[in-house]
Amino acid sequence: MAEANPSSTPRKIILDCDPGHGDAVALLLAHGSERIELLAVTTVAGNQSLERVSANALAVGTVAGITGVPFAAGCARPLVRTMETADDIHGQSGMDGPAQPEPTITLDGRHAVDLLIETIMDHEPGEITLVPTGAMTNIALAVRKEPRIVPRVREVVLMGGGYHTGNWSAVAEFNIRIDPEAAHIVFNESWPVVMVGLDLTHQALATDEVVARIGAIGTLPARFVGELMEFLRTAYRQAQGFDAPPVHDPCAVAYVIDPSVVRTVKAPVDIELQGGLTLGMTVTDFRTPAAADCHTSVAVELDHRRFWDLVIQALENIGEVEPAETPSRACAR
Ligand code: PIR
Ligand code: CA
Repeated sequence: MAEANPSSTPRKIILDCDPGHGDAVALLLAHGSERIELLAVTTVAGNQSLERVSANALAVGTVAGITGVPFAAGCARPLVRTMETADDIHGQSGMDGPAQPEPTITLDGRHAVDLLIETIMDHEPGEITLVPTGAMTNIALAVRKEPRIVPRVREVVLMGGGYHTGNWSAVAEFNIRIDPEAAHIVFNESWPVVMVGLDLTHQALATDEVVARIGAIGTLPARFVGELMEFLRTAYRQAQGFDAPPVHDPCAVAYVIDPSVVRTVKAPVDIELQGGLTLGMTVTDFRTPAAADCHTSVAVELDHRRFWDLVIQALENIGEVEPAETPSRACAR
């Protein structure tokens, strides 16, 4: 399948994540897509502790065969609030399901906030896109430590929030709700922000057909994703009554690869920090057409088929096809 604009240069991104099943797929999509150049991977506490999500990031990087990309651990807790994790969906490890390989890559010695700042300042203005798929703690601190990063970033394409529903409260999504002050900082800087929220990601369902297509690829990374999806399906059925699980985080990466896969609408978004019932709500103003200087937009509609085509294409680009299991090997287990 041909990707959009194959001739143009790949988009340089930094993935700031908390793996996490969806984050793992986001990382594999970024690595496997010819349209993305992955400059760095940074981690933040969220789905699980910083220690666990960082170990998970290294495990996914190992499965993907990523080399030469720095992985750095960042903030171990939100700016203000007490730490919360999403064990009900992701299990004790934060990425339960597949067996994890011994990592062949190690963490960079730098703090994620410093790696973010150094990488952005070392590139030309407009070159780097930030893709946060966890709490926005690292990005917020980077902005406060080095505000000159803001005009240098091309755009922030984040998984978080939602304008019509929440998943951590009636109206707030997890990534925003666990560190609303950090999200407030990120949404109120002048850089372009694309909110890829639950309105969009609840359309990114790993249906039986999708899981079967992934299963047919036959590589280690694809098998890893298949096992992640299997765990996620059971967890989402039990915790939230979904038939097929939504895979949130790769939607943000897919938007960077090919924006035509995700329809967006320009609208002002701000983060509720006062509300008793609405803390962490991404309040979106759909009244009248947005002003010309509106710097935020929200994702509304996903092309499901083409989204999964991108993920499958990326998986096909990485990893060797595994030999079919012989009966004797199967019996030996
Ligand atoms: C997913 C997440 C947290 C809680 C639930 N219930 C489901 C994680 C995912 O990693 C994704 O980035 C975002 N937070 C979705 O809310
Ligand atoms: Ca995440």
